[in-house]
Amino acid sequence: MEVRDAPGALYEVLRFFWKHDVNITRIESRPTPRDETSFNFFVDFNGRRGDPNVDQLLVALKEHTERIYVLDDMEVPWFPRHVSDLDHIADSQCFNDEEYRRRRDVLAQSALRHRHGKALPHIDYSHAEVETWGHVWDKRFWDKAIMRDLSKQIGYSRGRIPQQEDVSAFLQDRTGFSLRPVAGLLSSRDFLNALAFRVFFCTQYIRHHSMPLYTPEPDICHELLGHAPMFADPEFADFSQCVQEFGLASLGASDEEITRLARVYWFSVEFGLCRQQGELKAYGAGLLSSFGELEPEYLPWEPAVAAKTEFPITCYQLRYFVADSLADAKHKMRYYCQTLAKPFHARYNPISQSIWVDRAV
Ligand code: HBI
Ligand code: FE
Repeated sequence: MEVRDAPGALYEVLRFFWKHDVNITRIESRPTPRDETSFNFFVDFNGRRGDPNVDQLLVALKEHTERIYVLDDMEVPWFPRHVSDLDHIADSQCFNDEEYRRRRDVLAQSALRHRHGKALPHIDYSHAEVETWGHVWDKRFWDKAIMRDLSKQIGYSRGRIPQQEDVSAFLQDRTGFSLRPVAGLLSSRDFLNALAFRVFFCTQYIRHHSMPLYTPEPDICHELLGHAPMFADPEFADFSQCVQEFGLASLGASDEEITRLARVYWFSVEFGLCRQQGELKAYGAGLLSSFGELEPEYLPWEPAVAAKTEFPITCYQLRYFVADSLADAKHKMRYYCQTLAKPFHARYNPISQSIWVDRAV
């Protein structure tokens, strides 16, 4: 609050707190910037609006001060005010939900036990988990034809979370990509390296039900509704090829190159947009869970620019790159992979499922 500077000004203000029996927990006074005739008092107190003492106190203060701001009225999002408030962040809902954490642990353990060539873990999703999936299902944006195939052949529906094993077999048939369970986020290098083998690491747990349309980390909805349809879509078959080339480019790349590749991957496979018959279409899987209300910047798709562009992971994207078409997205990515300075060239042999290395000429 702002008060005229006069002897006893602070005393006057404090008297109202005493009179209305409201407890002050902190007080600070500072001269008002660029105004020598008044003072600002910052007061923290116990109590909430609606409590008659607090309401009467605020009325009295309003009358006896030049200006008063109540932080609660400004609809400022909660923020930690003391280092001990960080306890609330550590206790945030999904970490504090013991049942949810145990579930994640069980799925993480089964992903860790998985070995190449063995059947993928079958998960019995609970009713509550399927409900969360349903919320994301309503946001799906992939082509109707491909979603119909997925529904018919592997039972994708609003009321059922498909099994990774079934999705993997289906994709293998279509574009040669297979899925592999993983306990959580991998490093960019590890994640990209697997793409060289047409292996896509997929989480099996589901986001916390408190925020069905937002997740800062990949979950089963992101993988199966965001990524899998792309690897199943014949229109994207070529693009899948491109994703593998990305993986091949990452093999043995320097840390700096991995950072650049991860950004190009992020702005295409995760958050890419392209034009199709004049309309803006999403093809990035991350867009499923994070179309925000913010007005982002749209830039023309240029992998070399994307490679230098940092991105936020845990909030809405400030920038999107828009390709002229899917073919444009693909060609430029492919070209970008060829510009990396590596002393060798890696090729995948699908028969032996191994990498062949050629010396650069
Ligand atoms: N790890 N499990 C997993 N899933 C991803 O989608 C993923 C990852 N690590 C890094 C990553 N994605 C990308 O955003 C790039 O850094 C390659
Ligand atoms: Fe992803």
